[in-house]
Amino acid sequence: MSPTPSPDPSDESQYDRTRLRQWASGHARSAGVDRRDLLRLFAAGTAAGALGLASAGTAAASGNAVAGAAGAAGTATALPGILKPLPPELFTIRGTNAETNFAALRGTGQLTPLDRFFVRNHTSTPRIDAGEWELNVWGDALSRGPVRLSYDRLRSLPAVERTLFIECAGNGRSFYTTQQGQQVTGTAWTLGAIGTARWRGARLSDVLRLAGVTRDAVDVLPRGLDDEVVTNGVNWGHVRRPLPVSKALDDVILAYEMNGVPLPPDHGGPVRVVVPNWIGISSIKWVGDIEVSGQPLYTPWNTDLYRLFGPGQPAEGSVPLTRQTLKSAFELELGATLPVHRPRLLTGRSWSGAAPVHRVEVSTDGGARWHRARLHDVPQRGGWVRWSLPWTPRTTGATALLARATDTTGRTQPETAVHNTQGYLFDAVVRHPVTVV
Ligand SMILES: Nc1nc2c(c(=O)[nH]1)N[C@H]1C(S)=C(S)[C@@H](COP(=O)(O)O)O[C@H]1N2
Ligand SMILES: [Mo]
Repeated sequence: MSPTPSPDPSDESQYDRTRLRQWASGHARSAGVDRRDLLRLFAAGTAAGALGLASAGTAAASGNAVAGAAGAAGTATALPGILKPLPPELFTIRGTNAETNFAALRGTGQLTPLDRFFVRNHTSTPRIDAGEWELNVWGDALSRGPVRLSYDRLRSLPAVERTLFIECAGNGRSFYTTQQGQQVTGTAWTLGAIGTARWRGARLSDVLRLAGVTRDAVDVLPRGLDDEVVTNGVNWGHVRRPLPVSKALDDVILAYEMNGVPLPPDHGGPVRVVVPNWIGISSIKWVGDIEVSGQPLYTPWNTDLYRLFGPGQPAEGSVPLTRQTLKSAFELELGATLPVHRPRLLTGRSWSGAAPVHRVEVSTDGGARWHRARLHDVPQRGGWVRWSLPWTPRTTGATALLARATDTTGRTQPETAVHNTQGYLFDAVVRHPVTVV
């Protein structure tokens, strides 16, 4: 495969005007799209709008059973293709995705309960029977491949268990706009596109060794069994994103359990990839095959998507994104109303893809003064820490609560996140609006 610049295959992020222009004028190759159609679309208005990439309507077309029930509150038309219930107190529906309401984590433990773990689906959740599932490991950098593993075979390999968050690269994206006044494309998450779970599974490295991974291996490409991603007649194929072989052999898990139960369908059951500390797209759900290649591999998910584009970045974008950044969130609704003079325990969570978070400071006056929050978890890489700070509001009116994390590399959340057109890796301190009455 060669690099194939392509329009965004999902609503995770949209195609931008400049690159559509390049594409339409033949600078980049398209995968079966008539150039005239593109020029027509381009002429019709903004690229994203013309391509219909921003809409919430794509899920309905994918034809899987929908059990979204009451969850559609606040969204326009389609229910997402998610199987678990999505009650509005736990989730905010965004297109084919469900964002965890951070307020619903208050009082829960270190692990995100499965009934409130966010779901990010490019299409919709497939139902896959573990008894019929197989993993096909193939490619030109294997000496004993291809290898087919059944679910039972995978479960018979030595098991590992780790507590790890999975966080979408676009988590916090909406704050580029609401807080920094910048335009970005993609799902307008607040901070709830993250969850932490106890994952149990086999080591990807064991499976790769079983298949005789050679010294020539460069990239490892897991591919999902969910529907191919189609937007306006363009088929981007199955969700897939290459991992460098170094990461694949390091700490990646082929997970079949989440919080002590078989992996639920919405989170990739029967088996998903879990890539510690890396952006969520790396952790391919419903994995069906893994290509091990002696050549670098390219898909839309490591070329046009999940790189930084914008001022200060190369035209082809930054290198593909890997590690997650640093964030904090209050377990409180945005815009919550709090009674004056009533003591209250502010609670929240902080996390970093680089290192354990060991300090969290909170400001209740819009950032003038900072107080050290109490940590309720032992800081651990790959997980998050819960924290709290008692606060008694003394004056009425609108104010902002701020939380700022520092990890053990010494990195502290900045005041401003560096803009990129697709709104990835927001790391700035969020000004959480509240009204004291
Ligand atoms: N096969 C497949 N894997 C996938 C996706 C997908 O749509 N299909 N979405 C990715 C993205 S963008 C994220 S953020 C995580 C979300 O995992 P979750 O839905 O279990 O929270 O899964 C990733 N793996
Ligand atoms: Mo994501």
